[in-house]
Amino acid sequence: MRIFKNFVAGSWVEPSTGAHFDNVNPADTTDVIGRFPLSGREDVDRAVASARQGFEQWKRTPAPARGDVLRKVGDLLAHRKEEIADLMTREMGKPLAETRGDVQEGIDTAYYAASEGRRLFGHTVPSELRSKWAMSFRRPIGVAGIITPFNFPLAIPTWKIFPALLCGNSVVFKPAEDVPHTGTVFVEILLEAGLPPAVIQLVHGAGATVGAAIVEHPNVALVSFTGSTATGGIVGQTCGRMHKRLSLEMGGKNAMIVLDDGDIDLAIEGVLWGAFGTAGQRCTATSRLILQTGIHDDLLSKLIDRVRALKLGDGRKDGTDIGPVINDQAIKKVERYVDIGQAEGADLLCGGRRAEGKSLGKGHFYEPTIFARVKPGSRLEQEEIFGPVLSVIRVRTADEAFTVNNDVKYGLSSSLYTRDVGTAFQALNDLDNGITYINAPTIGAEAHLPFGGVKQTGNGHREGGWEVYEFYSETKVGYIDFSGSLQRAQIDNYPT
Ligand code: UN1
Repeated sequence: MRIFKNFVAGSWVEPSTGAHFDNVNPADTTDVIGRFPLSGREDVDRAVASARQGFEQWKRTPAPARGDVLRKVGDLLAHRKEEIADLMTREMGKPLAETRGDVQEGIDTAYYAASEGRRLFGHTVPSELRSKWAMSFRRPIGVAGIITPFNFPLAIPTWKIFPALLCGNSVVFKPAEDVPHTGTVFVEILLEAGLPPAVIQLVHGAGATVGAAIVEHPNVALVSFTGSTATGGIVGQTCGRMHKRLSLEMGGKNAMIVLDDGDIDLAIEGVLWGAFGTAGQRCTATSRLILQTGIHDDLLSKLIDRVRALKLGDGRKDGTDIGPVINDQAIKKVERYVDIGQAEGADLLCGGRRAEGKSLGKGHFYEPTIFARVKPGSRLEQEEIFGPVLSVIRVRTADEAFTVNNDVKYGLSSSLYTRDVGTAFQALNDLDNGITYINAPTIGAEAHLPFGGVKQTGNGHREGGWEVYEFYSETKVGYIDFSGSLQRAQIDNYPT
């Protein structure tokens, strides 16, 4: 059995606790990938102390040179794409076609970050006074604590770690307990690309110990967390109390709306991918399908036929459409919501049970599930499930569809199928989400655009694109007075 280590203070080390946990393949729980450190607070303390030193060195490295390292990281990821996709599927289950996409998102993010090293624009603006210049520019902040989920084991760490590094910060990284292998390989690649070792620290373990220790550490200046809204609330309380910069990316209850004038066949392709891609375990997953009365029955009957034909299985085997969910807790959560849906009187149209069969019995497989006649306001319709469960809601008008879309506490992504350009623009204005797709499903955000949601999905920050560089740097303003005399500010000289 391979025993993996943390990467702390420039070397691969055992955890101070001496404790480990097994990382298993969710498609076959007899397949143990390795044993990973169940670290403690002491490991985080050592990591942060080293990252402080790394920061002193890295912040002085010119941003274009920092970008060069990230370009090399992108090259290495591209070179090892197939191998990383395979190990990622083995540890978290989604099919190879999806894990290849996950690696590609990391590669795209690397090249974007590399080029940002030659931008990181500030502003130069006219001063109010003569012989004086005024400008703003960006400074690195310090040690960044990065806590990431299992569903995009490479892409999400790259969304956070690349801009953090490009801006000159050092990083303490804790990947989700379900995907420590991808996290390990990612750190190996950062080092191979030439990142100074003290700039990246990897501490494996549980959220409640390692995650909490990172968030609570006084020398961690900023935190970026993707995960549940409940945990995000706890992280937020600590960061608020300690005045830390915090980016949160949390739950979703994303809806696809199909109006009577929409392209039904296109919408069916979209919802199959949006609801059951990654077994429904994307923050952006389509978990509600809002159908206008005229197309409701037709779309639903065609959709059910297509869903029944989806092939569950090992994501490393050809022909698999849907892999397992991540672990037993995830299965239990789905089961709880299927019970809730039935108790609330929704119609279970397909799925609704664990998948049976020789090979499926070894893993955490759940049949793709559709409920119809789901009532707006019911728990099934309101709460995030993070599994292959789709709730269908019937509405009479576009306005009613928009209201149902908006009447949840989350606001990450939404989607509208219509052929009416006016309704499409109305949706962009009126749907309360960080992202709205027209004639495409709720998943599939592009790496170079800002990603994030409104309401309880986030706390106002965005990942990806140009905006994320503001989160990972602090704006500073410089005034240069070359008049040779004391010029008081304009407010002190203003003619009455
Ligand atoms: C997530 O599920 O947290 O837009 C990220 C998408 C992907 C990223 C999802 N590019 O579906």
